[in-house]
Amino acid sequence: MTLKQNILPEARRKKLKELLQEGKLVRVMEAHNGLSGIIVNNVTIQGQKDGKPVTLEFDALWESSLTDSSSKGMPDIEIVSFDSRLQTIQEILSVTNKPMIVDGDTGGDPNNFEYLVTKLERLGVSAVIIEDKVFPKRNSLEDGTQQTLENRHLFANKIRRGKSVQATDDFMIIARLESLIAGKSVKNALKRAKCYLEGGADGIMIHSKSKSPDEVLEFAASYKDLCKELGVTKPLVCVPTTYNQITEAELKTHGFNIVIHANHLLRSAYKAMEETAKTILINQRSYEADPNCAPLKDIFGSVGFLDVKQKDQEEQVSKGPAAIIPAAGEEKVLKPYIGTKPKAMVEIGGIPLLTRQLKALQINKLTDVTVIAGYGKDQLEARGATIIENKNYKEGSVLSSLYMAREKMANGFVMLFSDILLEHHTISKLMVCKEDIVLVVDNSFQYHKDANGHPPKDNTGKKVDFVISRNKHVPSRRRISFVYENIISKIGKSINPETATHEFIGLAKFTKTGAENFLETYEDCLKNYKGPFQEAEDVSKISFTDLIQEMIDRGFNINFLEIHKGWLEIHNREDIELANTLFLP
Ligand code: SPV
Ligand code: MG
Repeated sequence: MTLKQNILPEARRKKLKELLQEGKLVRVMEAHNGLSGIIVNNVTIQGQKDGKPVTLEFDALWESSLTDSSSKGMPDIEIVSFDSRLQTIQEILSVTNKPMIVDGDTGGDPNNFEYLVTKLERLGVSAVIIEDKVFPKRNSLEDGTQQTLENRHLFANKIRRGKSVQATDDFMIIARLESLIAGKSVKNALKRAKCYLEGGADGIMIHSKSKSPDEVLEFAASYKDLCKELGVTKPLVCVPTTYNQITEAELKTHGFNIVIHANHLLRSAYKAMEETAKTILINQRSYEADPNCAPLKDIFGSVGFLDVKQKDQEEQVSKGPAAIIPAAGEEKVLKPYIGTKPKAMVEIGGIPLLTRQLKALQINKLTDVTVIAGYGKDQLEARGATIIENKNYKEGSVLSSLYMAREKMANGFVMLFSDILLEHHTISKLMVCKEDIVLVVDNSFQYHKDANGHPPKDNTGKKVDFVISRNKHVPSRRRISFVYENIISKIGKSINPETATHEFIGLAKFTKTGAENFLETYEDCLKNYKGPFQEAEDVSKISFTDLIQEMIDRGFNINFLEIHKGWLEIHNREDIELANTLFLP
């Protein structure tokens, strides 16, 4: 169902009368479930009328007893209960917006019929057609079937009862004449028509199973005179299933106002389904049946699935991708200072580091945040974020923690190490990058030189994630650095600091494709390799930067966004003190 067809019962119910008032022939097509209803409602072709191009379509839906019963595998003998018919009717109404005429069979006894009329009218059905046969009727089209006509006065009374309970003028009750089906004459049909019109019928349907239209045309000619005699103008309906060489235009010329194509979608679907089933049996595979099958995309489009997909995508874009913060690792250096708290809970200016990170992500519309907890899990507070526990945080690395949130990566994600204090603008700059994998790297690290011109050593043993840019790095005062041309050729802790161009700050973004490649590479490494891998002593312990290096080696482009300061890694007591001077409580 697509929501484009949504319509209220009041707006739909009156549409049939409006079409009849326009004076054109109302073209009606059978539907037996939601999907066939969608086809009837939506199918159009470009045709010609009076030499001019026109769009041709069906004007209304016929909810047929024959096709509703048959699609349930049942004979058309009023054996499918009206509650079940009402379910099909509702199913079709909920996915269409054109007027519906319901085949009411005999309508049951007058009490049954009154309830039927109120239910259909309330649903927004425009008309019900009931046939003047005795309950339970037999379908009209099979030769040799016994057809028992109802007493015409009893039937007229049933119509009168139905009309008496209608709540609006929009709803129509049309009387169906089965005289010709039961082998009676046109005269018999006319006598009955008169009786039913006098009983208040809003129109007449003349039915026939003859291959020739002659008898219905004869009836139509006399019907005009009958209406004149009664001083009424009431629409005339036909169902040209057997006499189907006559065109709609010819039927209109003979005085018909509504033409119903009563069973053709079900019959054509039946044939196609049987053919497809046989083709698969013959070939023992479905390849040969493909030409018989509609592409799934067509069906997805019709039932609104493509609309849902597009909305999901738009929502995803407006929500931003997921953000993942691996915060499971045990803190050793800061233990004397922060006790058993996880590092993410270190307070900077009185506010936990993680709270500051969540705020910076939220400012950037990254509200779907997952934090991977491990060490000190019970002391971790991440309001608004999902917490996933990594019970094996001692064995793996940041990467294995990150991998625990793999389901969040499906539409791309942002990864942020839990010990980074950063400006929210840095995330904003990253969010506009289009490349599949972008790592944020700092170029200020090269200015950190000791008295001898060497990069300073960290006396706590913390190793820096160094980066070497593929392009020669030219430090200069005025320069524009484009992310699309910034490509990492090497990343890792064992890179000679003298040759490194940047330092990875622990913030990265992956598109959907980037995330897929990232996960595929990781899973391949775990499955197919053993022992030392990149800088790790064992493949089971590879770090985030090891995997990035592996992807580079496999030919993936890893881009970088270059920043100059504006972040701080909280690694030791001096870092906290420095941060506290920047963010006063
Ligand atoms: C139906 O479509 O169910 C009808 C028309 O009543 S016919 O099958 O021709 O009787
Ligand atoms: Mg029927």
